[in-house]
Order: sequence, then C-alpha cells, then structure tokens
Amino acid sequence: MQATLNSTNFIDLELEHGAHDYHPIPVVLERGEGVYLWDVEGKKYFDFLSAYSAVNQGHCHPRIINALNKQAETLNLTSRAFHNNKLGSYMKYVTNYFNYERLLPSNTGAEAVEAAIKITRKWGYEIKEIPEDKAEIIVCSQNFHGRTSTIISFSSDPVSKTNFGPHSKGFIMIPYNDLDSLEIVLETNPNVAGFLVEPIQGEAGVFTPDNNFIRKAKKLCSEFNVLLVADEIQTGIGRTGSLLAVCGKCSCEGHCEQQKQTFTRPDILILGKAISGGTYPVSAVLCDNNIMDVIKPGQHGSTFGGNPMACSVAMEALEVIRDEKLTQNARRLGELFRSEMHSYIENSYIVSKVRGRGLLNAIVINDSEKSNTAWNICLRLKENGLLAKPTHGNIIRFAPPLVMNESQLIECISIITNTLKSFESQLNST
Ligand code: IF1
Repeated sequence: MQATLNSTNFIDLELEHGAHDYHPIPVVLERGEGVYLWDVEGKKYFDFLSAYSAVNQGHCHPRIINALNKQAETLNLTSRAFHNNKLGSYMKYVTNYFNYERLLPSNTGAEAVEAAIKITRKWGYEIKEIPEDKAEIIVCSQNFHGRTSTIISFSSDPVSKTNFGPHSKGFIMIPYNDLDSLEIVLETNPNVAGFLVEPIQGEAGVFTPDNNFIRKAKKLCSEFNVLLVADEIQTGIGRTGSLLAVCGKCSCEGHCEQQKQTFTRPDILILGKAISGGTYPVSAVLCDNNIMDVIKPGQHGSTFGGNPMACSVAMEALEVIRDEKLTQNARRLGELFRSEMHSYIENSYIVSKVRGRGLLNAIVINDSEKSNTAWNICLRLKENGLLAKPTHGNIIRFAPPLVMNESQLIECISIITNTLKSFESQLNST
C-alpha cells in the first residue's frame, strides 16, 4: 500500500490523524545518507537542518548503525532495576570525554533539562542551605530548553506557554547576554541556586552572545555560590566548531593548553541530540561528585535512561566525532560559509545579517517577523535541493551535518545564493 502513496498522501495522513502540533516544510523524507536526504518521489536534497543539530555525524553513519544493530540483536532494555554491561563503560567513557566525574542518563533533551533543574535545586537546599521551597533559578529571555510543563513555565514565548498554566514558580528571567542584570539578581537574591543558559540561543535565531559572556557569567556565579548550568543540547558536540560551545575559541578535542585558558567549565553540563548522532534518543547531565551526590536511590530515574542501546550508540557516535575530526571540520567550513555569505550580503537587499559559529549559522531576512518571505525562501530552497527551516518568522537557520566536505558546501552556498538572488530580483521588479 505504501508504494502507491505520494508526498501529498503522506502529509494528508498526518493532518487527518495526528495532533496539529507542527507546521513542517512540505517534504516527505524516506532515506538519508551522510549530508543527503531523499523524499518519497526520489528527489535528493542537502540537509541543512540536521534534525536541529542532532545528526552532526550525518545520516545513517555506518559505524553508528553497526553499533545499533549489534546491540539490538543482543540486549535492548533491562531498566535500572538491574545493571547492564554497557552502562558503566558508557559512563566512564563520556565523563572522561567531557571531563566530569559523574553522568546521569536520560533520553530526550527536555528530560535532561528537568533532571538538571532538580539537581540544581537539591544542591541549593542541601549544600548551599537555601530555606525550604525558596530556591530560584535564573534563566534568559528567548530561551529554549524544551517542552515540559516546568520548562515552558520559564519560556518567554507566548505560543509555547499560553493556556498551559498554572506555571511553575522558582525562575527569574534576565535578558540574554546581560551580565549587569545577572549581577543585580545575584546580589539581591541569596536564594539563587543556578543560572541555566544556552551558550548560543538556537531558537532565538542562532543568537551569539559577546565573546566573554559565558566566561564572565561563570565567574559571577562562582562568586555568589551559584551553579552555572549550560544547556549544550543543540550547541554541543562539535556543532559550533569546538567540542562544546563553552570551549570558546579552541577547536581541540581534548583539553590542550589553549583550551584550558578559554574553556569555561559549567558546573552542570546538559547534552542531548548529537550525543547519539540523532540515531536514538539519548541525553545526559554531567557534573562532579559534590553536586551529583545530592541524588540518592529512588529520587530520580527513567525506564529507558541508560539502556544498552543508548549506551552503545552514543559511545560510537562520540568516537566518530573524534575520529573524523568533525569539530575541526565544522570550524573550517563554518568560516568558509560565513565569509561567502558575508560577501553575498554586501550587495543584498533581502538578507540583512549572517551570524553563527562553526556550522550553526543563520541569516536574517530583511522583512518583518510576520512576513512569510523566509518561509517562501525555504520552499524555493527545497525546490532547488536544499532543506532548511525558518525560525522566528524572518530568520533561516543553516546547520548541515558536520560530515559535509568543502566541495559539497560550495555547491550548497551556490544553491542558497542563487535562491536568494531569485528573490532579490523579484523584489526589485515589484
Ligand atoms: C522541536 C528550537 C532547535 C534545545 C535546547 C533543550 C531542547 C532543545 C537548547 C529540548 C530542543 C529543538 C526541539 C525541536 C526544535 C528544536 C529547536 F527551534 F526549538 F529551538 F533545535 F533550535 N535545549 N530543540 O534546542 O530537547 O526534548 O526536544 O530532545 O521540534 O521542538 P528535546
């Protein structure tokens, strides 16, 4: 039956039987390999979203799929009622990879953020001795940390939170990239347990803060005995041209001398998405003993968290990042991408800005957030063989898999600039 259905039929099935919770680009994908995707009509595309930076290692990476298949044939799920022979080595491998003492396993990004919030609060009460039920967590406006009822409570996006109340208390919002506001809240509120922040705000349109924002925020937090909690679910694992976006300027994979100087070590690190190469839902919270040890048996858990499939897939996915030097590739190609796009926009009416780091970039379309220019550009990009998605109405995010090579990127830049050009001339002629 499937063989006779076309894109429109598949889309109609979703519309008829699914919750109307998304408004996707009208393309129905059936296969992926590396930087490429194919739709059900056999048309080939460059993927310029990477499932929101989850598929950093490329679609169906043979090593990751092999790890998945091998584990699938052996043992899938034990729950944490029993031990399994993958979890311990996985925990050792990942804590060593990111230089933390302990890992708490979970499945989706939002779950890991929830766990980080719980750990932060518990640390606040038990170590910092904040009075009962008074703990506060500082967050930033325009944040995106997931979709649970607690997380949307501190969203500044009305679409995400309206009519989902009553909302959770215990969050203080400050503007992003604003150290003065951070300092004022820290000075005036002794009950702050943590500062939860994205090193680059993805949903806000790849908003990149000032160079020293995270480093100085960490310094302020230490001064006031507050945990810096970094959500690197989207920015982490090579995407921004460093292993973590908090690593700043260094692209090394270990902890070299240069990195020791620029690396801001969050007290709590949250990872998701690309930790499994997008192959399986895997997320994690990492921190040291003095923080993680506030969690005792029975106080947190998940049926699927830390299952053998997740562990095997994630270990291989992280090995691939290292072996294929994907962080360094993201850095090099990102620079090429931005420099080519910058020279394009010098004479462009339709694009007002290019920004980003590594292969997490965005262009700002010179039109209002309410206009559908960015959406129309994405539809034409699709016609021209490249898949991207607008965010915030007038911004288009560009985040290809990190396995892209230079000649592929050059081909993509020409698809993007030619598509933009067709809109420039259309605008000029009206
Ligand atoms: C969707 C955005 C990206 C995240 C950060 C936690 C999560 C995410 C920094 C939650 C998830 C996604 C989910 C995706 C859209 C997307 C997104 F546009 F909404 F902001 F990537 F840019 N922290 N980001 O970016 O992780 O529970 O989804 O695994 O469709 O909602 P999750």
